[in-house]
Amino acid sequence: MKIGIVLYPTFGGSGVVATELGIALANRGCEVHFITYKQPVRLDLLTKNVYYHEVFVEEYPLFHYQPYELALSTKLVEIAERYNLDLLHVHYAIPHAYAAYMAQKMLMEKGKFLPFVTTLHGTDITLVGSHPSYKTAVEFSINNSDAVTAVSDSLREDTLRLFDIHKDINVIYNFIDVNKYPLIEADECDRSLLADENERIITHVSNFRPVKRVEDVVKIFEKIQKKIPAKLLLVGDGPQREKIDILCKKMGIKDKVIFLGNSNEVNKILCYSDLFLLPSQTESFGLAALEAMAARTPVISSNSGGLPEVNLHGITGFLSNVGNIDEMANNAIAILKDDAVLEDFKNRAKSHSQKFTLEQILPQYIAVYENILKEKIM
Ligand code: GMT
Repeated sequence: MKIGIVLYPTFGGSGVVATELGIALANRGCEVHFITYKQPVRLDLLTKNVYYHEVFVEEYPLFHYQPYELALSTKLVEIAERYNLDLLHVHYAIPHAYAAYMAQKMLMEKGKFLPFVTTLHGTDITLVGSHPSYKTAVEFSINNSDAVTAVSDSLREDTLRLFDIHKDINVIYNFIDVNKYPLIEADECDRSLLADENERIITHVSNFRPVKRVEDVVKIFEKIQKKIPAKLLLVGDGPQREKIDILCKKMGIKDKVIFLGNSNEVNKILCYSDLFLLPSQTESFGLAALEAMAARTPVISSNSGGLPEVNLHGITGFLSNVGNIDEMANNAIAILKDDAVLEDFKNRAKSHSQKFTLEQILPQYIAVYENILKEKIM
């Protein structure tokens, strides 16, 4: 099968899922063409069966906004023809599903039918997609996709509530590649690099956007460290990082907070962690929480969106209403204060993460592809 994958190439979860899915398909013999504006961060170009095609947007002084979707759909047509693609899989509806639809129409004029699958990831529906500036076009491109998937039941429900959808939406959960999370013995993980021997290590990974509520992360940590010696690792970068730095200074905890910036080694960082914090305003799935659990790290999160489908209350961590900092801090302390309790949460987090492995999820995507290709022939 020859598949074009359209994605955001950044550290965000949708790009990570799209990249890892593409690599897994390539490892199983598919020819995979990644099409986006920059090399995806988790993509190693020296992978067999993998191609990367950069979308270049010609700048012109008349344009206040550069017409990315136009350049993308042009590139999709070019690659589909040159490599005789069988289908496109676009991750994140805006503007990828719209560009895929346009490419499909242009190719049809040339006598080629190129079906496309749209995977909805979250903010393309909840925060951004349903905004009046985009809603009509997003709804149109979802309804005109040949197949639609969403990364959680919650996101499927949100899509049906916010848009007028007359297309089946197939829920296919996000996944982890278990090979990236081998069981690391405590003595192999040199925690002394980051914390004193008696300190717990608490981690948060995100794009530092307001939706992630990183201020809550700092406030929860401030309460925890009053009761339990601890360090906070902040991984990622984004518009709120500066503000968070200032907040840490103001709260007098700067020396206990380590900013690690964007990293390609989140799996290794998580091996040092005792607890993961994800108090997001909204989260369609929470891939970062799943990655933490795969690295034996329990999760304290909000109960918004798809998080209850990933983090099990009282089993792999705890869920609280958005903004309930006191409850999140108390639950964190309950997990961290006792070695045996912490060990139980770690084991259960790891065990639950095994329900979301690549081996279980990949066949579900392949079935979607086979289905639309079958319809194409009929
Ligand atoms: O966070 C975003 O703005 C976009 C997106 C991304 O690229 O990271 O995140 C969404 O997709 C992830 C992968 O499916 C999910 O794990 C995240 O929960 C989801 N983010 C939100 O819903 C806020």
